[in-house]
Amino acid sequence: MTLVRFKSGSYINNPEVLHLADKIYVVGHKSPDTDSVTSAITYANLKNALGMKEVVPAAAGDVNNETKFLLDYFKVPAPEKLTDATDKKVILVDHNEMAQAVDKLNTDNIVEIVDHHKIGGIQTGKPIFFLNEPVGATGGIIANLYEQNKVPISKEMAGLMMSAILSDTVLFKSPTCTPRDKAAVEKLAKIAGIDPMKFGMELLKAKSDISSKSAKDILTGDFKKFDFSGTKAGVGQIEVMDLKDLAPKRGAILAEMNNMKDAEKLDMVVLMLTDVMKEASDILFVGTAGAAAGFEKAFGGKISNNSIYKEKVLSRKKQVIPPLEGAFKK
Ligand SMILES: [Mn+2]
Repeated sequence: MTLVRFKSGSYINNPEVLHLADKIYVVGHKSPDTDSVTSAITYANLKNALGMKEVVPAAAGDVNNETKFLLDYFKVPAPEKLTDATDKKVILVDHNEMAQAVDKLNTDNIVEIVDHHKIGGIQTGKPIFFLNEPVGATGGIIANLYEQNKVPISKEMAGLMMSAILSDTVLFKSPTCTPRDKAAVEKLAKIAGIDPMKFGMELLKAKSDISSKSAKDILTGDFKKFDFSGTKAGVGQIEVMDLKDLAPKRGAILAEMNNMKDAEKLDMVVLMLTDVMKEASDILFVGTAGAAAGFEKAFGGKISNNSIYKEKVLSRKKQVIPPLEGAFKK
């Protein structure tokens, strides 16, 4: 089935919808990952190509090692850092929950959302363009928008969008991956002139290089906050090629998780230690007794040595957040 979402001349290339005088930041979630950063860059590039020169990419924090490797490879500059959205107009990419958005964001200043996550309760004062599709990465959605608007994709932009899909789907292994993601990577890889699986391994290596990372970096590198029916939670994820690499830092990581829980007044802090080769996650937990009961219910096991180990669990979005939400539902 083909859905025609936009006729040419409709929403996304219609400058009258936006206020041309204002700078508009395209920005992903806090603790930005590759999909968040590259979606900001590639969507801003698309808007610029459509004549909206006031649209600029931004990142809601420091870019991670994987993204750095990628931007260096394609010689694309890192976007400016945006950590305070006071009075700023923004287009949100790769998230739609205020808890994950750049600080001091006024929902009235959100002009668009392009995402692939669950709908997380954002409310706006007026109608906005909101495109959310259940695919593996925002990058693939943006690649489609290039096609629909007949904007040619450069080698660099193709490389970034392809990498976003490979990164978010863990080289197609995550259950979030759809046939559309694979088809998009195939197309984009041709434009970028790259062997996607080979390049994807390079991305994974860059992502899982934790040698220079502190326990705090490991916890906060990819960390999102959630509210499960009143239970305040933070859920992070670190992907490595071999869980053994994380073993020496486990004690320090748990200490950081406890610090975070107290400092941020959370009921629980969870960190997925994901082994991308074995396709399994050791899910660390610290939190209140009530939260522990919900966590055990969610994963059908007993917490032992501060964690529950789950085979075949790779995706926070699809395999960790939904069971937690279910377990805490009142
Ligand atoms: Mn994403």
